[in-house]
Amino acid sequence: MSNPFKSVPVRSSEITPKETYLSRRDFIKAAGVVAGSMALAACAPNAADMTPESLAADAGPGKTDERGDPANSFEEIANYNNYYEFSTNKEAVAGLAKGFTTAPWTVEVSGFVSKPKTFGVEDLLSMFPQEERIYRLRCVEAWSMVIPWNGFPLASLLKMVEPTSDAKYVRFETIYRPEEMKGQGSPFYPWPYQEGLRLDEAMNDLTLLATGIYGEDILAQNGAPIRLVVPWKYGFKSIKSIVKIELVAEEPQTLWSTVAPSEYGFYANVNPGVDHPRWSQATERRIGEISRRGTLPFNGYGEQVASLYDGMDLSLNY
Ligand SMILES: Nc1nc2c(c(=O)[nH]1)N[C@H]1C(S)=C(S)[C@@H](COP(=O)(O)O)O[C@H]1N2
Ligand SMILES: [Mo]
Repeated sequence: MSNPFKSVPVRSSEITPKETYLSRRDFIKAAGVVAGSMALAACAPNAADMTPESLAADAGPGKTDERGDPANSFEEIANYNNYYEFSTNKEAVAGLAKGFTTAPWTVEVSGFVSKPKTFGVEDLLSMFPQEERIYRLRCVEAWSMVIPWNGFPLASLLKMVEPTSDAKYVRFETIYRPEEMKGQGSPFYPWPYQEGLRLDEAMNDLTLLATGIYGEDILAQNGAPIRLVVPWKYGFKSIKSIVKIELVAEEPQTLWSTVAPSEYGFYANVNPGVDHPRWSQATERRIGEISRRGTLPFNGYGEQVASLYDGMDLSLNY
């Protein structure tokens, strides 16, 4: 999936002015974009498709992360997915997730909190201002993307329910709905997908609950209607389609640490110095780029999060 426009230098600021991203939304709408067909268009642009509008839409308004890395295209983000509830084939997820029921949807927040509550997703959207956060996503499989999320800090929600002093960790659970998610029929995984964070990680301002991408409602394949994004950790921590958030006292079980504890630990901080038992983590393939790039400690977010791990041996707590 090489994007010929990726090499065009872009210089807009991290936060794109509303008019710019509205114009991109209009392009997407005007182009009548459907997830599947767009991928083909992006992979094999043919001369007839190269109208000025399609070029502008494909190049986008030039969103970049704070390091200047260009955001991946909407088509790339929507068509190369890890979502084992649907399929283990990254290119098949988008098609299988089409029509997944995302409304009505509630998120139960419970456990060691003074004010447990079940929220409708629409309540969450109206209670908390939606911010744009352009984050790198580094999969443990050594590929990466830059994704312009819309969402709100998990901390805003946690503060509202008032964790008690017993709350030390946060446990997250994805919906269990095997009728719609055929992958949940697989006996190899302990469904539903579960993940967890230490409370201070969960309260860090980088930790996001995402409900949108490129200003559009998040698509099913990306974890609609609401998913976690923890940009300094391997992608599997960023659990999709959340129905339950529980404040707990002990380090929670996670799907991946249950399946393969020697390969996927609880912390899963991006770390080029600690290889996966079956491959190196020193470099990564940015989707849309040809040569590999070096992987950054904490995926480039060390300034904001390294102090969370003071005194911890991160080669043991992988
Ligand atoms: N419920 C659930 N969440 C999940 C996964 C999954 O299989 N199921 N895959 C994870 C992995 S391995 C990655 S890399 C990211 C991918 O997110 P994306 O498809 O939106 O890029 O989602 C994570 N969240
Ligand atoms: Mo991943």
